[in-house]
Amino acid sequence: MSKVITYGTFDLFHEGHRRLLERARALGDTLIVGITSDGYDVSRGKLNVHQNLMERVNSVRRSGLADELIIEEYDGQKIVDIQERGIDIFAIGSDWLGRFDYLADYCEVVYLERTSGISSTMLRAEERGIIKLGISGAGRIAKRFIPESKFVSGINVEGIYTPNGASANSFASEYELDFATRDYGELLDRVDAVYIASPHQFHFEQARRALEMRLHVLCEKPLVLKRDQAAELYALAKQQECVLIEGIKTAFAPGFTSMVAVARSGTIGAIRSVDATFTKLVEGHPRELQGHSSGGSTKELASYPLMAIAKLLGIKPTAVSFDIFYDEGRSVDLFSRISLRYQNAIATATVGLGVKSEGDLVVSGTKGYIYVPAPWWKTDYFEVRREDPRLTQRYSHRFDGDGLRYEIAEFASLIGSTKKSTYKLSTSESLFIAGIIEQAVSHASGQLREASSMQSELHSNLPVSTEARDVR
Ligand code: C2G
Repeated sequence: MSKVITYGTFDLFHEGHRRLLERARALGDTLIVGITSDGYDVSRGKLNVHQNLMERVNSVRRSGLADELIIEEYDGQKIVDIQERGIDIFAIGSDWLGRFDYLADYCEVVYLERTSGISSTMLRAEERGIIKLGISGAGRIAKRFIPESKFVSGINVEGIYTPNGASANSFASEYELDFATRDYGELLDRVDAVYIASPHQFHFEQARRALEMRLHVLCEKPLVLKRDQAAELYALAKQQECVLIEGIKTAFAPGFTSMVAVARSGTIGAIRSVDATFTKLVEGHPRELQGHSSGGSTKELASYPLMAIAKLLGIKPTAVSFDIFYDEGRSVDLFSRISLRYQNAIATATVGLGVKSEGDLVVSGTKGYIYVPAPWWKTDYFEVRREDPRLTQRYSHRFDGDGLRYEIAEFASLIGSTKKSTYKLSTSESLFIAGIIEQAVSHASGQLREASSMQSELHSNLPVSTEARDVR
């Protein structure tokens, strides 16, 4: 009685899968098929699987070729399965040739000729076509986007727009894009979706124009600086049946989503406080420190901690207050602490430019706390700690590259789905973040005006704070 095992994702089950299973089954008497869990696929970098685990399990089951189905959840599981189940033969397609030779210590390894001319990737592309994407902006973040997008199937960066023709051209040739343009309208005409990575003050107008043309929009954070503008964009996206995602990358990272799920599952009891810090040292006189509409620590960084607070405590604080420390000369906020009070909890979002602090996240609860070490916004590890240190639980996750691939994958999968919004960062959470940033910015500019009239009396940096006030 010989036992054969094989593994796969089996997304959009096709003829290649069927033939592989038939031949694997013919190698022995029983066939066990391991199907990758959604989380395992994300963790091994397979980001754009179309069907969820249940759908994939059902198609393999319907094929009638598997005697038993198991779920594959982690690297190394194959060795455990083979030993535990007394497997005689491990079979896999020839695209994996050589990669599973290490299993020969445990059983026979057979590579079966792959069926040519058919693949899940092809079917995914056929089903929804390759998404043609254009980028607005040629800065640091736009540059990071292109290599990250290559990890996501079904999406291709076609062209770039910046008002400066020379930098658009050099960007396009460096990244081998089809075109560069100084005309935003031309970019919109030639693509299905845009990634907006221009300075903050252009986001609203550029997103609005794209949505009006029924293009999908992935916009860098902060989406916009006013809550009403954010609401207008989301309403327009809904009306046009388009995807609109605010690119707060942390929200889409597997480690962060898992941390939120653990925190909200009651493991640490009721959540009583969230403290999240994000600071950055900057050199010279970069855009972040310029006092016009794009600069300042709040606009630049507060989206991250506010997102974490929204995910962990919700979007209905009873009061919000601001402590802002700014550089008078540059008229920009350099260090800000936003304090939020909820019915049964409190939270702080601390951000700084030109100030460095520990960039960690602490979620305190009535039975323990979660500690996410710096840089928490690239969550790849966290701990659940309790009174008794022996009870600490450790969680590790992948956070590959710059982490933009996770938000790009979410964007691509929403475009191909009938559902146009995501629980990972909901419209109401994004509106909440825009609303708080708007209040912080107006608070900071009010204080700056006040401070400049007091300039003759005070020569140094001026910390300011206000009493907590009620919010809507
Ligand atoms: N396959 C095939 N012919 C095709 C496409 C796929 O024979 N045209 C085979 C693959 O070689 C593999 C199986 O079908 O043996 C499942 O393929 P995928 O769903 O793409 O699974 P994969 O991501 O390759 O995962 O632990 C998981 C395994 O490593 C395989």
